[in-house]
Amino acid sequence: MKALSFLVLLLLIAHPDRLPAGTPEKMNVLFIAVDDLNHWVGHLGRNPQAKTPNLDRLAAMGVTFTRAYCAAPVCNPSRAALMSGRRPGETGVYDNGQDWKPVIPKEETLTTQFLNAGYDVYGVGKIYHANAHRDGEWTEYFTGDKGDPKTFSPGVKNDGVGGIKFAPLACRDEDMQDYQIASYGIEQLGKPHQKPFFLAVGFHKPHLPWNVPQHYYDLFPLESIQVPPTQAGDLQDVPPSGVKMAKPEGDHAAMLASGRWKEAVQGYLAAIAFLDAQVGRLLDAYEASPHRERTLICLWGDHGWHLGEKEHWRKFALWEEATRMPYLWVVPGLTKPGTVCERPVDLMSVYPTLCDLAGVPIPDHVRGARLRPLLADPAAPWQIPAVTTYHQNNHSIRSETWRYIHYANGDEELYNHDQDPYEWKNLALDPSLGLVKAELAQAFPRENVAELPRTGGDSEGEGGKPIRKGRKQKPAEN
Ligand SMILES: [Ca+2]
Repeated sequence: MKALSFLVLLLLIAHPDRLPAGTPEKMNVLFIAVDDLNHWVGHLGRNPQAKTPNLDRLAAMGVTFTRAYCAAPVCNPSRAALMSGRRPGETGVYDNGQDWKPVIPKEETLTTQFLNAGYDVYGVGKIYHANAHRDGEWTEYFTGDKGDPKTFSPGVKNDGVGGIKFAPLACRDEDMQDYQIASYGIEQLGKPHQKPFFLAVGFHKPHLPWNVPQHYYDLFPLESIQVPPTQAGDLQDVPPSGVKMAKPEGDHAAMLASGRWKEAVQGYLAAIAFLDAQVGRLLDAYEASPHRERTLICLWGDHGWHLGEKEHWRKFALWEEATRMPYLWVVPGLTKPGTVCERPVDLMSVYPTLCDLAGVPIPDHVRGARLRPLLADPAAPWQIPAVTTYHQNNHSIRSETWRYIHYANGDEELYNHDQDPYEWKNLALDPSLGLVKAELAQAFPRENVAELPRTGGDSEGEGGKPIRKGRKQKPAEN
């Protein structure tokens, strides 16, 4: 018996991933973050112009959530919430420029849980806003070797409209930072691993600037471009707090004055197509990987994006365009190919679901929904709506039918998505819908702490600390 134990021990030392029969093997995780990707992907059908064959391929491999929403419609708070398991109202991280590090201890983050559970945790690209990862929470972190090229294609006159930057580049895919980021992931998927791994790959596109190689622009001839559906006077029934978020006198007025709305739509579609190609390279590596059978995939966008809907551009609002994004899962042994789940979910589900599926303990502070029942059966009963917060005490609740927005000053919006998918008719003042609102209001977060001070970064997402180029982090202590 002793000899047998010794043999097992020797085997484990030589091949630590070969466990004795009966020992459950830990699932590896391929965690893919995409920056500023809204619901303009082929399989979600929101914009038929989108060309995303690889995101659609990934959706066909497992489960796509068609009603998936961010915890906050801004890079920094969305990512801080997802990675910590704490909503903006618990931490005070409501916007860019608010430093999450002092209020989210290292012990609480998602990657720390996986490190503590014996995983190697690799990161590349943008996981936290402004690449603000911390030593000790990753086995290795690679931010990419260099930024994107800046040389525009011949004939490009300028780089966009105000802060909305778009122009084709005279360069190869290989010259782009996201290409290198995918390459790091491809390398990790192909090599042997002594321990179970958590591989976080964070893509920058389709974040601004929408500068991607010319051939992606060529996929979307300008004469074929349609701007998104809008309704004249859409903001007339939106209360002041909502109009303030829309800022119609800002980007939208500038875009109308420039006459370049279609070009901007073309630029975003091109940036999405470029991103999709990088996801495709990673998926090819996944399919060829020796680890595939025990590697799950979770892909999420950090929030949505408006391109003129509600006279608004960018994120920074609580409507459908700003809050909805692709959310895809492939879990060997659990999900079935081609599954569509229409239950409302939000990105607070990422942390507890990953821990649950990998057999990693879920810390007490993490209260998001575990998606295992929906991953197994997309029609499973589900009573939990999706919740999005933008700045203190402004919340949006999304059920299968309704969006209910309640602003800090009491302003309200209510939309019926069965009849009004673009949220053109605000029903909040309809007395017959009081009970609907009351029921939805039960999901508003109870904790709404004060905003942290703004200590750095800009409002758009390129701010904060400079990227630490080509830096590989020292191995974590464990
Ligand atoms: Ca973002």
